[in-house]
Amino acid sequence: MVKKIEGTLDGKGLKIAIVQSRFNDLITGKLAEGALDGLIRHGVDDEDIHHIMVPGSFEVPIASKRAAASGKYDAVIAISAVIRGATSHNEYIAAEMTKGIAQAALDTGVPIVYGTITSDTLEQAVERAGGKGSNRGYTAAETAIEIANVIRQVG
Ligand code: INI
Repeated sequence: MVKKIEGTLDGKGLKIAIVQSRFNDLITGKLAEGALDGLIRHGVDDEDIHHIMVPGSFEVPIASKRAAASGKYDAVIAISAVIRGATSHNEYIAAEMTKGIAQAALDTGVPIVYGTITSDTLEQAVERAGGKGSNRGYTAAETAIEIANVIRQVG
């Protein structure tokens, strides 16, 4: 008989860190609100959520890695927004941040969920930081709960 392992969306008992970049805080603030809403609605106790602020996307991987390595959290949600500017600066930032959080998750074995928006315009970013269904922070919270519950079972 095949043993199927799946994560539920029950957040009870999970400890979660949100790492939020202040850069583009019009967007990242909405994403963090969405993430908090998603965690609470799925049963995570607010005492079990730590909300860590960092200056920009480039600083998200180091803070996420430290949080993950601390052993205090079942998952980390990395929240940032990289919006295209006049130069290719944004591409370097987005690439390093993306590689950095993926590496941090693999190094620590703790899931770090990608609650990040990369967009060409502010309007596109606003669209993805909107209400429940279209808020990337909210969906990142659901992903964090699901993958944390999978990892708990896989060991
Ligand atoms: N940080 C962001 O979070 N988003 C951006 O779009 C961005 N751009 O394009 O400049 C950005 N820059 C700041 C960067 O993340 C660092 O905080 C800074 O370079 C200091 O290390």
